[in-house]
Amino acid sequence: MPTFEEGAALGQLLGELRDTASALGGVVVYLIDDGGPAQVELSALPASSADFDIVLARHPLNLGQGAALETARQLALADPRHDAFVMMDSDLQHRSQDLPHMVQAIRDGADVAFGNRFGAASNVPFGRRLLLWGARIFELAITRLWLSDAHNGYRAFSARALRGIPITQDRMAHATEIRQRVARQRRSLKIVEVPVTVRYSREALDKGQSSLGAISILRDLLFRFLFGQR
Ligand SMILES: Nc1nc2c(ncn2[C@@H]2O[C@H](COP(=O)(O)OP(=O)(O)O)[C@@H](O)[C@H]2O)c(=O)[nH]1
Ligand SMILES: [Mg+2]
Repeated sequence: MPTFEEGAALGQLLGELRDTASALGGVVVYLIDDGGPAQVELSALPASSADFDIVLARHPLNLGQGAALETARQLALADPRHDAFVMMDSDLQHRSQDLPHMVQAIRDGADVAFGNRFGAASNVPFGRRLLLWGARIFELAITRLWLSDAHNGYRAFSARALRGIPITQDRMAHATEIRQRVARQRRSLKIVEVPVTVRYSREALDKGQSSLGAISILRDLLFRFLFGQR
């Protein structure tokens, strides 16, 4: 779980995850705080219990959401107890109530489960809906993988799948990179979509990415296409 200056939303979400943990057979949250001025303090987070733990890691500088997910990926894969790995946002846009469905998809045999905000009652604003539709077509063109939702940060993986998906796009282009890597391995991975409700509150829209962020994503993808290793 990447986090950057989330404050009360983060505390609420972690409390909800602690309440869900025993039904899931145990949860470890790998929380990656990313060089924001207001650091997350471990003492302010919900306490550990027999089936709930938080591992807090800090990047000394702001490296971006993709870099935070890569740190979490490496930390989580080092623990052999885990059978399902979930990426989710820490600003309450993703709901803890959807977590059991994401985990169950993996326990039922999927290798990769992509959240689909259009399969449930998400209040996606019109402009964002339009942008996501464009992103969906763009991503179909470059990955040949048709999904209902582009750039949904709620995703789950089996250990086998996650090992084969290193994240090298540090900022927001990681969402496309993950899809590209999954698409390249589609013959050996079982891929499903899971309906999730994404909440658009005033705060989440004000603090979250603007639509202009799409330009930075395209720039990072183009740069990688022209100069990077694939
Ligand atoms: N670690 C880290 N997390 C970030 C960064 N930027 C955003 N996040 C987190 O990633 C999640 C999604 O970011 P957000 O800006 O809300 O994106 P949006 O929901 O697509 O508008 C939230 O939980 C943020 O706290 C960052 O630079 N580093
Ligand atoms: Mg957000």
